[in-house]
Amino acid sequence: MTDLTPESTAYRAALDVIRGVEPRVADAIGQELTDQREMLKLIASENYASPATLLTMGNWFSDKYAEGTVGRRFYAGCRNVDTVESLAAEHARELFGAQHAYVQPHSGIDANLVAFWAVLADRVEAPFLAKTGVRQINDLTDADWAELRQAFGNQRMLGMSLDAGGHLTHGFRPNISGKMFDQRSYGTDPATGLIDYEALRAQAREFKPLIIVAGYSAYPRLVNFRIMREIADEVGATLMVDMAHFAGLVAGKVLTGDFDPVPHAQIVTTTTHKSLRGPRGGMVLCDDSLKDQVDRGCPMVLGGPLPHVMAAKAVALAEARRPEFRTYAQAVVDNARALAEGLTRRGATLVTGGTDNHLNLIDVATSYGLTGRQAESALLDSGIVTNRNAIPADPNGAWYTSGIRIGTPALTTRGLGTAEMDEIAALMDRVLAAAEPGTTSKGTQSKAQHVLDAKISDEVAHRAADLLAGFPLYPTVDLT
Ligand code: DSN
Repeated sequence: MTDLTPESTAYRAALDVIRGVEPRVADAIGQELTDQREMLKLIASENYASPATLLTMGNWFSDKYAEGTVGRRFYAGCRNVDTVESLAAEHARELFGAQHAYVQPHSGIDANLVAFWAVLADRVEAPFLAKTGVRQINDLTDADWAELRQAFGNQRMLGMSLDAGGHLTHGFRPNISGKMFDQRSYGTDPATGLIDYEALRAQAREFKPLIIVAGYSAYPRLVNFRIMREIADEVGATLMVDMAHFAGLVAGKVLTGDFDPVPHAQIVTTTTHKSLRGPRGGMVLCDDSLKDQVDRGCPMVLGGPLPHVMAAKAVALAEARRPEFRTYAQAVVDNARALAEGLTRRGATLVTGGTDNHLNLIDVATSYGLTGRQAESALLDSGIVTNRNAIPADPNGAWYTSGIRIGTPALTTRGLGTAEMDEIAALMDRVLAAAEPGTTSKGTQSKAQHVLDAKISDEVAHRAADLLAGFPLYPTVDLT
């Protein structure tokens, strides 16, 4: 009998326990590992957390309520939660050079809500309380409270538009951010696809927002946060940066100087599970001026903190402080560039012509005559997991789209390098060039259906599986 690794022993035991209660869940967990091992994962917002991070989430910390902050809880018995929350915050402050870190948000959307309300509390509520001469909102008269609520609803926010690569929480109307704020969007220069800082400055001067939000989920270039702060200061706005997508590149010191948001923005939000490679969750970093407001995130907009996830954030952030994480972050960018070069050389059109970060946006309508939805399905048939994404001024809208977004954080964790990226570019090009739009039941051209010769999808899926076989996922985990 071969010796089992500690990870294999731990996961086999855990699955046996789960199987004793609901075998279908145990089976789904096992199948998910198989699927993730076999698929070529190019979703820009996904990664593979370490076994240590994953194991930290499966324990009795999950059972504890801990509303409040370290040392100031609404529940007794939180000393161990205090330990892990303090550790996660300390690692975050050290890693990013932040004055303050709040590690309770459950997701990126939650982190952004905490940030929005911290700024509203600081810049709208606090001056209103000072003006009315009361210490807290519960002491306001009904008339003053009504006036303050009106004031909250009249604030302006300027964020990047969804089709330019911004995120739905940056003021998109179907999201709460678009309903809370009088919102306008900045886009990108139609000729270059890049942020035009002078156009943004003019828009900010005219609109005078309370908050300018920088950051993106589908912009393949760098953002100059020094200039963004300069613009914010000029119009009296608070600069908030959502670095969810590129936090790993900041942690790994690939994005430094003008491109590191932490020294420039008053408040920075992130998820912890994308390029940062931690557990699913969110986090807020800020300077000391917003610390007290940020720490009120729970119970203002968050439910009770998830201590098991905060513990896993501490583990993942400790990993990100190791020197090898810098090597990883640089490799993520090198791989994204290699993928861009491989695709461009084969004739694909990339939004902005390439990448400076972890992602690329392929204009599949121009390059291959497909919608994003058709391209996404054709690639999935061939063992390549991506997601469709709008491109600037997208003629196919946000559902069908004309783009495919691809990112390298996950495959880089698996160990693939620039040579493999060229091979992946060849596989993608083979599928996208062979796929064609399907027809609807009425005989018109469909935006959803595609046609792809099964011989081609099978051949590509086999080549993808062969490629991945050389880079085993979770090699220390054997469930057989
Ligand atoms: N869902 C994330 C992404 O894919 O970019 C952002 O919320």
